[in-house]
Amino acid sequence: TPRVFSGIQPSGGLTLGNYLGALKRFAQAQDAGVETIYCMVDLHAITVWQDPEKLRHATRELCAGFIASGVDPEKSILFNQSQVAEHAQLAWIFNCVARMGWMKRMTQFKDKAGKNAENASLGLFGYPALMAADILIYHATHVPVGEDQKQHLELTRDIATKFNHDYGVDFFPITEPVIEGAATRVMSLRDGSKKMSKSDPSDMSRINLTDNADTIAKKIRKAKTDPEPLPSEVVGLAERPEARNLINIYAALSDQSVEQVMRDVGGKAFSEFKPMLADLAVAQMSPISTEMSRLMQDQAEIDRVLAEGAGRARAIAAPILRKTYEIVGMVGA
Ligand code: AQP
Repeated sequence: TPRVFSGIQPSGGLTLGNYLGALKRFAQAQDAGVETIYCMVDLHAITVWQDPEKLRHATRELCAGFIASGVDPEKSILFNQSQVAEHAQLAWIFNCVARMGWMKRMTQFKDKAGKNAENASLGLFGYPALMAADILIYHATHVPVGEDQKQHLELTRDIATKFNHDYGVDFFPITEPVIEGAATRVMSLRDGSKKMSKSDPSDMSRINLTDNADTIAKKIRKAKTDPEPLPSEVVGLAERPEARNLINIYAALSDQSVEQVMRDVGGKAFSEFKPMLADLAVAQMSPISTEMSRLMQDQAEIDRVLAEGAGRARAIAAPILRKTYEIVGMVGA
């Protein structure tokens, strides 16, 4: 039976990229009636420095973001990673399965470690082994993510395959990445060649889930574009990353294909298209931001949701970890 798992780091505020690439699709998977498990990956967040007070706040705000985006803690399991110790325990086993050479090829490590890789944390290097554990501790079959996580999911498959092969078992499933829709890679509003990211120094490069209507409209109005009007056909977007990005965002927000959107807006000037996009973005995003701030008023309730989710997650993870230990040859109950 299919089981969906995915996670988001509480490493700062959420962006439109996280919403369209992840949260919106998480809610859709849940509403399709599949078993869904969603995690605030706080252990991943600390692979780079996090101020403890900010981490606590970001974790609760992320939980509010999940719920405001339509993830229902009654229907989905919603929790934070550190509270289900089995993630870290399975990650250790996977640290012993994964190879140094595999990790060295990870482009996210290279990007995040930057020039001074010697000074990166060991956790940042081992990040994909923990991510494999997050997924496989539930025997998850499907993982909805943005395009940037594709390489890590391939590594998850490699780890499962090597574990099964080394121990002569058919225990861990070979997980399918689900990278679908028009917005699997939302780009910066200032630079069509860079991913929209919560850690970009320029706040104008992204739409935050906490932005109000005026801010959203202003950021779209000021979004970088080229001087030509929109092309009349999809092929005309090929060499125009900024135009392509805005069209992709429009398509994802309105649940249409890029082709459908181009039929409506092809040939329009940006001065006409941008207000349409701004209206759409405000209409979809501001109820989410209002709901997030409402939920953030009741911290005790958020903590209760997380604790309850962790209990349900543990009930699935614990027997899978026990079985893994048994396969590996650990003595104990
Ligand atoms: N720009 C994006 N377009 C589509 N999907 C995106 N995701 C992130 N950015 C985009 C998807 O959101 C999920 C959670 O991401 P994450 O919190 O684990 O971290 P990230 O991918 O590192 O996100 P950021 O915003 O870029 O954070 P920083 O700036 O801290 O590195 C994933 O499914 C991801 O694909």
